[in-house]
Amino acid sequence: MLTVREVTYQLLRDLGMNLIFGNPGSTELPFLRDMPPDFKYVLALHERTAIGMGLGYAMARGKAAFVNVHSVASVGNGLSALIDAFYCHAPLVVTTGQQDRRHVSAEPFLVSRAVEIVKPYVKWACEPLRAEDVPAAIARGYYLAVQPPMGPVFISIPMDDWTHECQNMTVREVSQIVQPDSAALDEVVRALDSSRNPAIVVGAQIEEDHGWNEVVALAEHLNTDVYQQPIPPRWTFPRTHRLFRGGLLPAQQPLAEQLASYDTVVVLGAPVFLYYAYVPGHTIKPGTKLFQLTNSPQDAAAALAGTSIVGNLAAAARYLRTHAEPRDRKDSSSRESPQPPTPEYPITPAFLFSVLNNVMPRNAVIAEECPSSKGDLDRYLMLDEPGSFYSVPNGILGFGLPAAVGLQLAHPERRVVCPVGDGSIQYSIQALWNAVQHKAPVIFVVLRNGDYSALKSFCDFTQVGRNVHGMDLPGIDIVKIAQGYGMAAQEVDQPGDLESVLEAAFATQEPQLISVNVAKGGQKCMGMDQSVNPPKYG
Ligand SMILES: Cc1ncc(C[n+]2csc(CCOP(=O)(O)OP(=O)(O)O)c2C)c(N)n1
Repeated sequence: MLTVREVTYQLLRDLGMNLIFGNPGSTELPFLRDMPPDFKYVLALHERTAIGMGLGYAMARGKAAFVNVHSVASVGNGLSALIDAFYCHAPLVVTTGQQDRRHVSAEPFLVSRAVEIVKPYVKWACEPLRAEDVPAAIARGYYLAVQPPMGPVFISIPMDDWTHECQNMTVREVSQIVQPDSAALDEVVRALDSSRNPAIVVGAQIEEDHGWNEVVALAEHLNTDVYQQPIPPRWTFPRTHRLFRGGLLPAQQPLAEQLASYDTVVVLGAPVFLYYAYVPGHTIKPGTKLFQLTNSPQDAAAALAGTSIVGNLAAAARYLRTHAEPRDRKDSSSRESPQPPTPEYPITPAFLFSVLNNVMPRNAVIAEECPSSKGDLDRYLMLDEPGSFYSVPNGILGFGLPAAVGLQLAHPERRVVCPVGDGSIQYSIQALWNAVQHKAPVIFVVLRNGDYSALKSFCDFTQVGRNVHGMDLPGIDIVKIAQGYGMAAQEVDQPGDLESVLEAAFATQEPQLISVNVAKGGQKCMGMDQSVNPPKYG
């Protein structure tokens, strides 16, 4: 007879989850002992970075990643990464230890109620009723995690379970493609065929469903303008494509105005819509036909307007292309390239990103977390390949660093760049150590403005005023912190030094941290200024 532990390792092997992201504690040791040699353990120094690296790894590969973290500490420290995974639709199988079943009801030291805590942010959370159910619970969690919309699952495992006897189990096939309803798609086809001026909005789910090429082909077939969803967690359309018109603003009234000239709008793989500031208005101009194609029943249910169709994005785009009439277009010029920014002192984020764009390889991958400079990054980085961009999905800082390391581990052939604010980097700083230990050659570009510029922008934008405590970050030497984790690091202060320092970083295969002293931000909020009529909290 096999043990729960032996059956579990065989199951993980069969499911392709041989890499374990984790941080161990006493309740996980019975599982981790004598790990088979074909498994690799990626030790993180904090649960936020363990789950966060798993998240980056899972998103890059489009396959489930396995994480093992410690008891209830895992949800205390790691919950924000679990929430990221939930909103990123990242398939993660997260396991934690529980105290020994034989005295768990007596509330021993390290007893865990993690299952109850994580429930709103995972697709499924369980603690198996019997030890011998552990492998089946992991398998069930896996099959659910990879079902669209993908996401995290959570299994709490009592520490005495691993030595119990257990039946072997075989891996099953569970299909993952849900075809959208063709009768509902025919309605979109009719709307497109009778439209004078349609537009497409592209969202992150296109990549989850491997729909990039299908969506480009659809846009070219229809010759429509294409917009990226507001605050995109991924870019899902080539940035230099002649049909690409840029991003949508994250508030009701300005977003509806951006789309006001279109009579039909088809949203592919995004919520309708993701807003930030409350600027009331129509979801879409009255009279415009709005369709949402999504792999998420949640997003379909939560949409504020329009017709929603649930199913696979690649299949939906293919159906629309093969059924809708092709369209001609006279003015098919690309949007104007932004003016190259001048080298000012202090360095502006716009200049930084325009230099980075000139220097980085065309297949670079960006893991972004630079709140007040998102707009400049979006304007100046021109990447045209799938899987090029990942960002904070729900505003919780700490996403960028571990995601960058996970992405780099999954993509050794591409170079990951992590532009990160000097505030944001502190939320999961331990991931620098992982980049060094695992020789993951991420280039961390810190935008050092010495404050929480994004919050100051929000103060200006909403008339809160600047009389708010806790907005400045004096006295942090990020170069020394990175060096303390064993990473090559340097500061750039002069605009003239930027290009050569970045070039040298790309010329090595080592992780690097480049701390760039940049101008402080303010006033604008996520690309919106006073003209959008922001809420007034002052
Ligand atoms: C975990 C978490 N804590 C606090 C915040 C609030 N917050 C949003 S932006 C921001 C400032 C981040 O500073 P920095 O990375 O330096 O970027 P900058 O605003 O200067 O561009 C803060 C603290 C948050 N979003 N998430």
